[in-house]
This record gives sequence, structure tokens and C-alpha cells, in this order.
Amino acid sequence: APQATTVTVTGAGGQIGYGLLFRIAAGDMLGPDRPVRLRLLEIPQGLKAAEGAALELQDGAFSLLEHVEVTDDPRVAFDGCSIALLVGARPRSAGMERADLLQANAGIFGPQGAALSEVAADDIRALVVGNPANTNALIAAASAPGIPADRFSALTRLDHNRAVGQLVAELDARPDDIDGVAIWGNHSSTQFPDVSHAVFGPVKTGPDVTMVFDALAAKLGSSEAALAWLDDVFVPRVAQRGAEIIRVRGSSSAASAANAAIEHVRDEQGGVAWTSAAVVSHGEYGVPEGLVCSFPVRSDGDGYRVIEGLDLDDRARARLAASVDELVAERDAVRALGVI
Ligand code: NAX
Repeated sequence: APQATTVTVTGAGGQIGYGLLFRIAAGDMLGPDRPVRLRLLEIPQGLKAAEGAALELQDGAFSLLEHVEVTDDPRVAFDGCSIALLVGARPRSAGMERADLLQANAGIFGPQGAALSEVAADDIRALVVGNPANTNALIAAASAPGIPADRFSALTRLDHNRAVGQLVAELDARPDDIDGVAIWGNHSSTQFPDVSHAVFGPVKTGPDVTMVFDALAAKLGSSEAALAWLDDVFVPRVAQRGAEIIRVRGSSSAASAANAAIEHVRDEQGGVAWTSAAVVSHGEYGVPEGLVCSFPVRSDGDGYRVIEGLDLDDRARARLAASVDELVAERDAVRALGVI
């Protein structure tokens, strides 16, 4: 049997952790051929919840699960780890300013980046889920001198999947019939969910494929109506879906976030032609180098790369620029705090 892959989940006692652990153990993330060793990192107040999850993992008797360890020490949690899911973060409390939030999270993601740099496996890849995810990933990467920065990414696959879900409902389609959706910018309400390169139709059967925009225009009666739906319904609905889930469910997205994190890692490791992820910019589409920004990406199984060469119209450029401005402001605030 192949050697087990060490996967570390931080915030493992929280609700996304609870959604993640069992699917990882079942092979949904790395496939049915790769055994896993799970390390669960928590802060002292979260240890009992993580230990409870570990007991339930035992009760799952998963054939791919070799070992589970619960700890509050990042150095123990990341030792030999190849995949780190950085979920635990400091939430924004009432009246907290952005600088306070960034500083509190820098106190988590700085030390975790440093610990990863010292003890993780050479093939380490880290996905940041905990918010503010893009800037937390920037901080972790900057704190990990021994790890190439592009091994860090942040989750916008949930936003991507939310966008597909809205199109599926509007076009009365199936998820597999939609390809080429893109999330640009920050994982926040400034993000730009973009369908301008998206195609609709039984994608693999060629002749019936149309642009999503044309399908929307046909459905809604005109191009103007399609554009109005995108601007007034689709973009805000996707960008504010997190708040909608809290309103309806009474707590924030958990299973859908865990599902998206599983798909992010699965596709990064297994290869994918087109999805969305927040990755370190090399200046693509004019996004300042070093920012962790969401783009349309692909992977050949060795990490996400930005899909380049797409035409962005004025509307798309303006929306991307607004979200990038927010990322720049977050980076500058973190710099002003002396964190990076
Ligand atoms: P929970 O509050 O249920 O769980 C978070 C857990 O992290 C807690 O058990 C806490 O004890 C632990 N934790 C805090 N600091 C830690 C540290 N330094 N080391 C290890 N563990 C630590 O939150 P949950 O609903 O699981 O959400 C986790 C994070 O994901 C939040 O920051 C949330 O905002 C973020 N999200 C990100 C999404 C994305 O698409 N990028 C979507 C879902 C979610 O909102």
C-alpha cells in the first residue's frame, strides 16, 4: 500500500472542521488509493470538540485512515504534513475594526506559517479557509521563508460553486452543463463572479454549446435583461450568499465550505482545466505582484496556475479593480502593523 499522506486541519473542532474530517477520511479529497494520517490542531478551548471528532472518526472505521492526532501545538500538528487546511481563524466581533481583525489573525497565521516552514514536508501545500482568507494566506506565506509562496492559496471555490448553483437554477440546467465561471478578487462582498467566458450546454458535445450570457439573454428576453440580471441579482446574490446562509440557517456556511475545500485540494492534486482559486499574483491581469487574489485557474496536478489571456471588458475591469483595491488596503494595513 502507498505511504499515508499527512493532512493537518486547523480549527478542527469547529463546524467546517466537522464537515471536513469525515470526507477526508472517506477518500473524497485524495482518492480511494491514498491513505491519510490526520492531525487536528485546536486552541485549548477547542481541544475537547476536536477530541470528540477524533472519537467519531474512530467510529467511522475508515479503511483509508491510518492515524489521528489532536494537539494545540502547531509544530506537532504540521510535522511532516503535506496538505494543510488552515480553517481556524479569529472571527470579527462586534465593533472590531479591520486593523484589529487583521492583527488578531496575523497572530494566528504568522506563527502557523513559521511552523509550517520549519516542520512540514517538502511537498507541503496549504489552503487558507479562515477569514479574511486572502490576506491570511499572504501573511502565512510571508512568514514561511522555507516554502515557495505559491504553495499557499486561499479558498474561493465556495464562491465559484455558489455562482454555478445560481446559474443552474436560472437556466434550469445541470452543474456539469456549465463551465468557465470565474471568481475574481477578494473572498469578500467585493468579489466579482464573472460569466463572460462561461459556456452552457452539454459541454462535452460541442455543437449545442452556447455562451452562458446568450442562454440568459434567450431566457430573459434580451441582452439588456441578461445584463440587468447579472448586475442586480447574480453578482450580489453570490457575493452576499454567506450572509444569506447565516440569516436562513442561523449559522454560517459549513458543509458547503468543507465541500469546496475538499474540491479545491482534490482538483489541485488531481488536475482540472478550469476553476477558481485565490493564488499569489505574478502580475496577471494587472493585479499587483504578491497579492493573494482569486482568478480563474487550472492545474496539471502540480499546483494552480492563473488562466491568462482572457479579454476583460470595462465592466469586468472596474469590478476587479475595486476588489483588488480592497486587497491592497488589507496588505497595506498588515504592513503598517509590521506583520509582513
Ligand atoms: P468555528 O468557529 O465553528 O470554528 C473555528 C475553530 O477554529 C474553533 O473551534 C476555534 O477554536 C478554532 N481556532 C481558532 N483559532 C485557532 C488557532 N489559532 N489554531 C487552531 N484552531 C483555532 O468556525 P467555522 O464555521 O468552522 O469557520 C472557520 C473559518 O472559515 C472562519 O474564519 C470563517 O469565516 C471561514 N469561512 C471561510 C469561507 C471561505 O469560503 N473562504 C466560507 C465559510 C467560512 O465563513
